[in-house]
Amino acid sequence: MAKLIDSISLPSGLRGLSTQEVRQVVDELRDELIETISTCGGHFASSLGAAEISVVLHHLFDTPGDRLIWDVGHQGYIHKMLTGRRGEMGRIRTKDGISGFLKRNESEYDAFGAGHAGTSISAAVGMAIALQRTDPSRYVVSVIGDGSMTAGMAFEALNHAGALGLKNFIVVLNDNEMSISPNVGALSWLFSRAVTSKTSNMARSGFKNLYKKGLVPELVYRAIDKAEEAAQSFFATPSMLFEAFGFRYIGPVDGHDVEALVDAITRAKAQDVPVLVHASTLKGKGYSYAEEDCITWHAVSPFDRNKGVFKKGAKTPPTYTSVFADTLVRLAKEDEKVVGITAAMAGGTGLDKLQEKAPQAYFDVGICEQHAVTFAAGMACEGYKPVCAIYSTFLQRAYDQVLHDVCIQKLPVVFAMDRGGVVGNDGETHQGVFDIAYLRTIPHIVIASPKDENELQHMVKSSVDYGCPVALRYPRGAGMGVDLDAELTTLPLGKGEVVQEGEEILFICFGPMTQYGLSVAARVEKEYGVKPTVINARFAKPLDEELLEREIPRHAHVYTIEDHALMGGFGSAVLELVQDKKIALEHHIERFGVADEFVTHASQVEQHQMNKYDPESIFERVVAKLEQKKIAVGA
Ligand SMILES: Cc1ncc(C[n+]2csc(CCOP(=O)(O)OP(=O)(O)O)c2C)c(N)n1
Repeated sequence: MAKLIDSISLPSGLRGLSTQEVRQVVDELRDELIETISTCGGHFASSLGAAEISVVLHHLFDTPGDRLIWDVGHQGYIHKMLTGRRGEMGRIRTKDGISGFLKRNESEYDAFGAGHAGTSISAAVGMAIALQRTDPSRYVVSVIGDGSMTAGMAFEALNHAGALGLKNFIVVLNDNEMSISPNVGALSWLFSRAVTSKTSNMARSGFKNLYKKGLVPELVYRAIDKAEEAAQSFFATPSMLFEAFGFRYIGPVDGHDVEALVDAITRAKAQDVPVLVHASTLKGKGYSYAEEDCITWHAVSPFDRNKGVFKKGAKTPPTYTSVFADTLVRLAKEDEKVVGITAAMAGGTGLDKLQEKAPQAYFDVGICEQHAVTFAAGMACEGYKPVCAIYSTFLQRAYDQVLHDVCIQKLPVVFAMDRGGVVGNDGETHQGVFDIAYLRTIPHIVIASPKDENELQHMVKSSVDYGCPVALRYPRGAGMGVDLDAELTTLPLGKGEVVQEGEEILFICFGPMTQYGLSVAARVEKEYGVKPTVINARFAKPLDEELLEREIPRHAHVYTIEDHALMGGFGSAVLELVQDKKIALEHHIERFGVADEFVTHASQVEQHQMNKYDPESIFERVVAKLEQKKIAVGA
């Protein structure tokens, strides 16, 4: 059967549709999204939940002239399908395919790029102010989830917006009561009370009707009505909150009822003050498996649509995340002062294990990385040993808190920076390749990274034992498959290790890149008869000066390898040391790592290749150097 959506290539095609036709478009797109993501994977449950909001907004606003801004962007797949990218969805998040988030350079309909949460209202305020001067008839609409609304920045923006007298400014709060995990904090209670009280309002009007029909005795009706009213006025409501910020509040409206949404947003358009439309939605809507377990279905690998079962990939060793989490659980059980803190990433960081096995040691603070860090600092002041598990990319948010609240006061906070290095399909916004550079200049902090998952477990314990600020970075994905020692030991602070003793060539590796160093070394030895030395540096700060001062001058060719930006990274630290200590070199040191560009979505291995620090590229460059030397010696 022909689909209505086939006749609509761009949002302009939605403008004249009836409510019923809009409903049909939603259903068709939702169905197609389920089909596509079942074959290629991607973010899933959030887009299903935002399907009606996506279509209705493009139906009612003159996009891209009117600006539509999605917070995070992981829920924007239907928006992508509506804005000319339907045919490209099957290659989403793959190399040279479209991005999993929204990007200004991908489409003129992506008014603002994102990937991190809580930015949409700030960007919208900026656009609204600018458009007031250049094109005042334009609307600016931001769509933000209840999880992202917990980010402090969202409130900074509301605070600013409410005082500006903005017109044509609408925030749609897409409230599914979920972040990736259930949303946390007082705000989430407030929102859910509004949604529940909407249900109770409906029950109340039904009750009133029964009374009018004479089916409820007068005395009973009066008593119940009074009690309900008193209970309602006792509690604060979202409308009180947003109206205090200068917004008109509309809602809560059923975010899957097209007619109700059209009505609410049409009313919002007619206001001459900023408006917040509170839409209540179900994450995973329309796919029963995702509705029942939207945490698992937040982002998915390919799956069998009919059975709701994920397709099996190759069996892999345990991930760094899970080894970190198991170790933290163990430490928290042994020492009640050890606690774990997550900023709404319980599953991603593995802290859901801590929540389950040592709940007293577990804290989820919401999408509030800045607060997470200073909260940890506060606990550390009182003798606790907080482990703040925040992805490398999200810790960028809390730079000042790391510097000002933790490091100046030398507080023993451990930053467990998962996804340190390139992260694969999430792409530019999520790369964890800046952390060494942004942390290295801060006095008192230790920066460590393990060569494999066994060393990771020792480093987790060591980091807690050092009693100072420690940033422990480890990559996304599976470990090396090595055995895990039963006993945990504290590694000597600032000491690296020689993992292979050799000559002429030296690889100084940081973290799991040690494996690349070893594999290239093995190939060089096999094909060129030269056995390189390989160092696992373990620490980017403090560097093992003694080891490096001894080993660097012993080798003619010295290379650093890191899964991080070259600028300001581990290799830069080695270069500074060589310069400062006036270490004699036969040849300049060469560095392998990420070039001075944002790394777009692809697999992690492809991203190493794109930046020429995969084993093949390292081998080629090292061998070219050896050949050059041979020619020079021959000459
Ligand atoms: C600063 C930051 N921290 C953490 C994340 C990881 N993250 C991606 S989506 C998400 C949940 C967002 O919840 P919500 O805004 O309610 O959207 P929903 O998925 O429920 O529609 C989180 C925590 C992020 N993108 N940015």
